[in-house]
Formats: sequence, C-alpha cells, structure tokens
Amino acid sequence: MDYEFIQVEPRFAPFVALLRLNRPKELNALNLGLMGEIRDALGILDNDEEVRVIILTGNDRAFAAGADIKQMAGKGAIDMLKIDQFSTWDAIRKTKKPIIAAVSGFALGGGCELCMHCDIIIASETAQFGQPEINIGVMPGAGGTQRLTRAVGKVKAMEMVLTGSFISAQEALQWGLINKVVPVELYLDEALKMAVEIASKSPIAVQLAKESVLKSFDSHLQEGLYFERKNFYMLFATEDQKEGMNAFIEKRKAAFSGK
Ligand code: DAK
Repeated sequence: MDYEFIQVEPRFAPFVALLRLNRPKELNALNLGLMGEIRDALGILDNDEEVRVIILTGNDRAFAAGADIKQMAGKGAIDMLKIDQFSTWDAIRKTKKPIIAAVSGFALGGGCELCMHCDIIIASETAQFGQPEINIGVMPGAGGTQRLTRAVGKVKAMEMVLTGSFISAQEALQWGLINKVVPVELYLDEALKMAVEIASKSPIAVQLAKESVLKSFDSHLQEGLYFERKNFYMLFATEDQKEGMNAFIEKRKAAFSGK
C-alpha cells in the first residue's frame, strides 16, 4: 500500500493496522489527494480479514490542521460541488471496522471532524481541538456543527464554532469529546493497547456493535432499538457466540475466529 500523503502498516500489530497522515510540513493539511488516499486505504483495510481495528494518527505536532486552505482558497461553489468531497467523507464514515484516532498536536477544522468520524479518540496532553473555519470566512463542512454538538452540547459547540477558539486535550476530555488523555510519548501506545483489546473480541460482534451505536445518531429510540435487536439475534448465528459463551462456562479465555 504505497501512497504519497499517508503511510499504512496493515500488520502494525496482530489484527491491528496503522494509518498515518504524512504531510508533516503542512501540519497534515487534508488536501484532496490525502483524503482520497485515506478513503482508498480504509476500503482495503476494511476488506482485509487480518485487520480487526484501525488506528488513525498523525505526528506529535499535528493530527491534522484542517482542510488544505491553499487548495480551497480559489475555488467557487460549483467547483466544490463538482469535487464532491462528501462521497469521500461518507466512505470514511461507512468503514465497518472500529477506527481509533491517536491524536497529538493540532486537530482543527477538518482534522477535528476526521477525529469525530473515528469511534474512539485517544489524545496526547499536547492535543488541541478546534473548529476555526469561522476565522477564514466559512464554517465547518464535514459534520463539525452536528457531531461536535452531539458530543459536547450546544453551548460549548457554539463557542468553538462561533469564536474558532481551540480547546485543550483536558477540556476535550471533560467535555466528552475524547476518551483519554496521556503524556505525548504514550498516545500511540495507549491507542494500540485499546486496539489490541478490541481486536481480541469477536470481529463480527464488534462490527455489529459499532453499527448499532452509530445508528443511534440518525434514528429515533424505537427504530434504533429494533435495529439493535436484529443485530443481537444475528450474532447467535456465529461460531464466536458459541465460543464466547462456552469459554465463559468452561472458565477459559475465548479464541474468536471471526466466523
Ligand atoms: N491548510 C494549508 N496549509 C496549512 C494549514 C491548512 N489548514 N495549516 C497549516 N498549514 C501550513 C502553513 O501554511 C505553514 O506552511 P508554510 O508557510 O510553512 O509553507 C505550515 O503549515 C506550518 O504552519 P504555521 O507556520 O502556521 O504553524 P504555526 O505553529 O504558527 O500555527 C496553526 C499552527 C495550526 C495554528 C496554523 O497553521 C493555523 O491556524 N492553521 C489553519 C487552521 C485552520 O484554519 N483550519 C481549518 C481549515 S478549513 C469539507 C470537509 C472539510 C472541510 C471543508 C469542506 N467538505 C466535505 C466539503 C474542512 C475545512 C477546514 O478544515
């Protein structure tokens, strides 16, 4: 998997893949090429049986400082419409396997939105999150007004979106935007630890559980409950359900095969 703007290690650890944004001089600004590569790589990893969890990271200074302003500056509304970046973001959102964002430094604009497309966010103490699009005459365009509001609530989302101010990793933790804050030298290790933990479960159960949690974002409670129920029943068709329950009864560790 050879790319220009990202690095991918499909066998970073057993059943864990690593996808690293790699435009360090530009603070990993998300140009169209990079976004296309993320989409392509996630598609491949999602279909790779040896991958159960994906870690998405940048470098210590920046996860991503947002969409590439230099690439966007001269565009008109119709150019943006024709580029149709939403199909790329939608494809990322539809990744079936869990994605853990391991974030250090700047996670701004599209970078913050990319984090929020992930399922779990582990941050270093130096991470900063923000939606500063308002400073350059626009507003969030990849879900920032919606996912951020659901995560941190209306008044905090308003403050971030309307003032463009950044929040620290500690604030992001207190506000419910992220899962954990660790020293900068540990954020990738911590993400890996969580990835290994999730990768030890039944991958089918993990996939359906992820799908069910995400369903709660765009359905009423009753519809979501029916959806959950169908996925729950379906898991009783897997060998992993028998293995998991028998292992419990036999007081041994389950070995999930993904069948
Ligand atoms: N785009 C392009 N280049 C960027 C960049 C960005 N977002 N952020 C940083 N860079 C570049 C800088 O221009 C600089 O390049 P050189 O001058 O060295 O060539 C280099 O990275 C280092 O940056 P600085 O010199 O500025 O570094 P500092 O430490 O002084 O400042 C900073 C770091 C992160 C505070 C600052 O760079 C900054 O404010 N960056 C811009 C942050 C920002 O406004 N982000 C939001 C961008 S708008 C959509 C989906 C998503 C989006 C839109 C549509 N659709 C699906 C339709 C998303 C939009 C956005 O994210």
